[in-house]
Amino acid sequence: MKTIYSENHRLHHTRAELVSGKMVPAFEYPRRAEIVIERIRAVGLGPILEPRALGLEAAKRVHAPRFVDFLEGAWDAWVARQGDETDALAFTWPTRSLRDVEPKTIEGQLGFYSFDAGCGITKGTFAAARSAVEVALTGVALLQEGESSVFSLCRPPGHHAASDQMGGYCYLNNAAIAAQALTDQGRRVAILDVDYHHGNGTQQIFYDRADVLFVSLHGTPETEYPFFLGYADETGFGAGEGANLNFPLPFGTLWGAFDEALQTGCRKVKDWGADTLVVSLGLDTYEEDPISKFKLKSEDFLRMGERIAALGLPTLFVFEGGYAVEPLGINTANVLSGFEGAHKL
Ligand code: SP5
Ligand code: ZN
Repeated sequence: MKTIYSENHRLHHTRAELVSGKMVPAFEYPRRAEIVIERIRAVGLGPILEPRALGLEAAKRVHAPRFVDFLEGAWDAWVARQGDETDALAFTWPTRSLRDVEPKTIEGQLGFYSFDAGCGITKGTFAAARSAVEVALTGVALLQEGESSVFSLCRPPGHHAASDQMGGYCYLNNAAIAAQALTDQGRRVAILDVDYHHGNGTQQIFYDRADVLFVSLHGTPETEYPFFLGYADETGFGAGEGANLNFPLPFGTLWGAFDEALQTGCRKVKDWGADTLVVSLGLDTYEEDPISKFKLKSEDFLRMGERIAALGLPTLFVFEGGYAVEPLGINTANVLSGFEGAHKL
């Protein structure tokens, strides 16, 4: 399997995020992607390629153009206003009972275009996010050129980013942008999101559409981030009714229960008639993840890859979360190796 990777992700390194009432060092940082690419190399998964310069036109098919433009200009506007280089971070959000009108200055816009405090903006954030989109879109191009599977090692991750809101370490929704690009080429795409957290951004983007199926397994929003989306009764809206399927699972979930939901999700992908699969590949379901509460073991990720392979579909893996950094390379490569061992097109 080919891997797409760019060192540009290093341009994005936020200092801190808000946890338990304190600003703590960010859980999402450059070493995550580096340890994964090192393991991909060590196991000889396949060639590692640079992304192509594909630009952001495709991103504006799922994101509001003014949101993408805001991301592009946010750092300069922040520095001009602040006069120093602390991370740009919102402190007010247009939540229930407040107005939903775009403010004219950067400190209000940061809140208008985000839903949490897990998405600071640094000098290199936009360049890294744009590069991650190109990593995903290069994967799309390779599928179009006949590859049966590709791993897009995107960083920053994307699945929490909605059409006009960043959040949860995500700025541009790499998997959704890839799924849209594949759809634009006439494919019938299903997105399978196995990250520990609900892919609220991806769900929102496709919620009223019949042409892309979204299936997500995640910690139940009753007790887990992002709290305000990801329930089982969210099945799609209007034309999209029936094209959204959530599996909220309790704290402590082991491979057995996860696998049962995964198999049900895969059956849905098959019954729906997908001809192409995009996997939002988060590894934060791992038992030692510092911010998550499932109990998957490293060898379970091999089984996960095999299950996904059993669908027999052209598959684009898009990297998302996973914060137990030392074993992150092993766990990621296990999914991809398990897939390769069982994948027959
Ligand atoms: C892409 C992705 O996986 N984003 C996850 C964003 C999660 N943000 C919320 C983190 C909550 C951390 N709670 C920590 C408890 C530590 N003891
Ligand atoms: Zn996650």
